[in-house]
Amino acid sequence: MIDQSRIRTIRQGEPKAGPVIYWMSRDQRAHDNWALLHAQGIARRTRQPLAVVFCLVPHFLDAAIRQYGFMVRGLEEVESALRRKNIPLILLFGDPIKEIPRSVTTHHAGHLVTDFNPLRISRSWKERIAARIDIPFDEVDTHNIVPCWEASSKLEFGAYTIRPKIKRLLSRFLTEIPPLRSEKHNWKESFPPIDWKGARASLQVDSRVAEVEWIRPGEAAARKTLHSFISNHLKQFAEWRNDPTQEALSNLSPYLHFGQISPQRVALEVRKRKQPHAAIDAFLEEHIVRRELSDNFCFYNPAYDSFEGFPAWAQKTLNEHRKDKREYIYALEQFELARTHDPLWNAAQTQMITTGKMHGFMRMYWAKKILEWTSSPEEALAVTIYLNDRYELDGRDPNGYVGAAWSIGGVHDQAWGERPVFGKVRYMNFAGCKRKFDVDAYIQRYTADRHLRGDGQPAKGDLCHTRRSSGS
Ligand code: FAD
Ligand code: FO1
Repeated sequence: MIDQSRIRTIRQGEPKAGPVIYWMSRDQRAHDNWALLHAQGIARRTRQPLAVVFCLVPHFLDAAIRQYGFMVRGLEEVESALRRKNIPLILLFGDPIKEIPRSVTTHHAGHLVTDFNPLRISRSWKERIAARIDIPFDEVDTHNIVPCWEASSKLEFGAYTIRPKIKRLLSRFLTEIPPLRSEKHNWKESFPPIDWKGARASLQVDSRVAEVEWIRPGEAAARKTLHSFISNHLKQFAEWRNDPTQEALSNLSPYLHFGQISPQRVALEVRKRKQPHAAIDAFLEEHIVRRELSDNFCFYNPAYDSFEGFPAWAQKTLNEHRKDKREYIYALEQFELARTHDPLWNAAQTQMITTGKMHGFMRMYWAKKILEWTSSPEEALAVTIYLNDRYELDGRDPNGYVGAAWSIGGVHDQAWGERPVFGKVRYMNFAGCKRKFDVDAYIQRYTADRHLRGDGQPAKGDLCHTRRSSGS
């Protein structure tokens, strides 16, 4: 049974006889998907066929072939899984504002359902689609374990304010998820299988940011990665998660970003295991509290990716230090090519460019140094978001905008001792890293000269130096 508070009405309307369409966008999976289950529930109650539609947009926030390739290969698997349940996947191309209403009209749909996403672009799509259709349109939060609007009705200050709210609601929402059932209507026969080769060929995204081979996309690979993490790495998570030379992280973020695995499924599986409590608690703090706090920030703060979105104390202190002398100033190109004076920063940048996934601890150091080495916090934020969105597999995500805003603008953090450029925003330095982990080993693993050609692209055949995911 779906908790009705997961569902919000975007557009009310008289129920109309006609197929139910689930417009899949953020949560690209057939299993453990509350939005799909909600659409299936309506289809069954009204005895109407069910279809899933995905609209492939020509551009999405600096994404390149690296991310589109990962996404499209995952969608191919979604099509097969849905086919086994007698549900067609319809692939549309172009602007969702035109294509989704057109699809509603073509199929005489009676009800439209979609998944929740707090980002501006997705909210604008939905508003404009709602104005162009005349059927009921629902949005289902199948990305957060506790639906974003239920966890809190306002912008939270930090983990300490949202944690008790989420914890109070966990027993209600962290429940087993029913399986997707087979549809009786054989509507899928009306739709030919998707020409995925053609779909990939039609992509006009930047091909200079190459696809990576160490991580396999899709629901099956995501589940394998989760189980391998639980069996082999979870026990060390509490102790080693801040050491980028260790393999203690889950590597789930690309799958979570594209919705190829349900966050609720991840939490259920992790909780089932007999691991040290400290490890499970540490993981769920990141996976539930921090991740869902990011959606809260983007949902309730329209300026989530700009200086104006920082808390007042951070804006004030950064303004007071605007004119401070910077010891180094780099242009975007120097950052992009990993050509700073700091071998540790260059190694982190190289890890991101070559593998599409920088270690979580290094992301904080990396973004804070961009603040230190640019002329203004606005420029630092823009450079950070640009690089993050262009190269990370998991970029273009609320977690990314919050990670950048935490590092540069003190979001969800507190004021620290005052110092040049940063003001009271928390500072990080090379010496601090040296105390925490084997900096030289990390630098050696990602030495820029070994990995980047002159144009900043990875050298051929030298793409990956992280652990191969079990799914590969
Ligand atoms: P694990 O440590 O195994 O964590 C499991 C899951 O918990 C992650 O997949 C993620 O969903 C969640 N999580 C972990 N750490 C955080 C965190 N600090 N905030 C919110 N959720 C978290 N995360 C992204 O998903 N996309 C991004 O684009 C992104 N950009 C970042 C940029 C900066 C500057 C910073 C400081 C952080 C960024 N993060 C981003 C957050 C975090 O670094 C990554 O989620 C994490 O490193 C992903 O690797 P993992 O799945 O192996 O992590
Ligand atoms: N969502 C879509 O509905 N259609 C797309 O073509 C699409 C492309 C895309 C490319 C890269 C990427 O990182 C995300 C993309 N998304 C797309 C959206 C994505 O699934 C998420 O909804 C958001 O990024 C939220 O985190």
